[in-house]
Amino acid sequence: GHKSFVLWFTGLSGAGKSTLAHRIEDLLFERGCRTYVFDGDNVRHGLCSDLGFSIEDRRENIRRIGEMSKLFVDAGVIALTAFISPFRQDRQMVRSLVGEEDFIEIYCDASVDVCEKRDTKGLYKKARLGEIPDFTGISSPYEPPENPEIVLHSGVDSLETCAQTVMRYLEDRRKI
Ligand code: GGZ
Repeated sequence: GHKSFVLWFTGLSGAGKSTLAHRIEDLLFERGCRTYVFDGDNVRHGLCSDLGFSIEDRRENIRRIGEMSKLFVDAGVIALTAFISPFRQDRQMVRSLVGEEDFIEIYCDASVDVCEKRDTKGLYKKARLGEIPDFTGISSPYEPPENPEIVLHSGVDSLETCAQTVMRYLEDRRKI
């Protein structure tokens, strides 16, 4: 069997975290890896449906996802998590929980400018109009990682280029 670990994607709404996580999941599956992608669709509607977007709720959201991804690693599954996870302290907490060795932080570095121009779900427009309060990058902070294992320029590079960067990282370190 393969090793298990967490691929922790962080970045703004619209930076491509979820799309990337699913593409990398496909590539890992082709190599016989067991994986699971956590994102807003399967977590914020279920396990964390009681949480909103205040600072406290976001922190609790990340804490639960961190605990959950640790359980998946214990079970031998590669966990891919796609959440904004805006606070350094919380990501650090998950890193300590999962263990340095098994925590791979992937910064999806796309600027507010690029994400706002794409605005695939129209959320930035609503945030600018004040219809969504505490919107990350507009009216709520995002703290970029200082020492992420991987930086993806997901605002400029293609999905395939970004996915290959992650796969090469894992191969080079004999993770897969
Ligand atoms: C940021 C929000 C907000 C606010 C709803 N701020 O592009 P999306 O829609 O699909 O991804 C965003 C998602 C962010 O949830 P996370 O669980 O990743 O956030 S955190 O890690 O900070 O807990 C966006 C939508 O939810 N969304 N309101 N105010 N994003």
